[in-house]
Amino acid sequence: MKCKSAVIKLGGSLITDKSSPRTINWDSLNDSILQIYKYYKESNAKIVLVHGGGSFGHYEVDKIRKTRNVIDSFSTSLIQESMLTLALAVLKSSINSGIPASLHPAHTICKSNVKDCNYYPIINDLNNGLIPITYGDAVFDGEGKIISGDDLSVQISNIINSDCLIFATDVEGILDEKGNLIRELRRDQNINIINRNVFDVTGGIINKINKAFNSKSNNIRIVSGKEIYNALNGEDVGTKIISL
Ligand code: IP8
Repeated sequence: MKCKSAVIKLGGSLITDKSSPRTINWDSLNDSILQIYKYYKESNAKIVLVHGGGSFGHYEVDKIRKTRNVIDSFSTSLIQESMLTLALAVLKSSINSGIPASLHPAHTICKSNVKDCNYYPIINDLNNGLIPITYGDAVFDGEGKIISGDDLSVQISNIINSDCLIFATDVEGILDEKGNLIRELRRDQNINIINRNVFDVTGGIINKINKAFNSKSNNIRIVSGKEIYNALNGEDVGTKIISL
């Protein structure tokens, strides 16, 4: 079924070059955004966009954790600055393609975790026809805490009751140990998967799968960035996460 409402998470590995600090993968970012614009124009679906940290947030946190155990207020500020820089690129790409985007940095709406955020500004923009963008971020609550974009995506999908939750990544979906695509994944399934971890401070693919199981969306998928339009259009692409 075509998505009438969707939360789309653009993974940091898709929109940045994870091997190079603070580097945007403009080709991949623009291509992802163009697919979202195309679908939005055709369908008028309600869409919330969330993005990850990639070589911005994850690199910054990794660097800080090498020298200290807790993230202090100044370090929080550094992480926020790096994520805002990436968010502005996502916003620019969206606006250039014609998307009426609005930016909601998580540190301006969240206190300490995704259950403690004021999602009203996002919902309000969504109901008024905009495409709100939020992203994984750092908040300061006595100490610096990382808010993951995956958690935000699941939480928002449940709050707005989106029928689709799409995690777009730089691989075609979840791959088994032989590198073959797993088409469907259930909570009780025992599988060995490939886990790549290039400075991912929020836990990599296994964590992503476990988080995705908490969404109540009917159509939860982990797909290649090249398949965002097809996933929104209801095609059976990538890995379908069966959370029931
Ligand atoms: O890439 C993490 O967001 P994620 C954001 O969605 C930071 O896990 C600041 C590392």
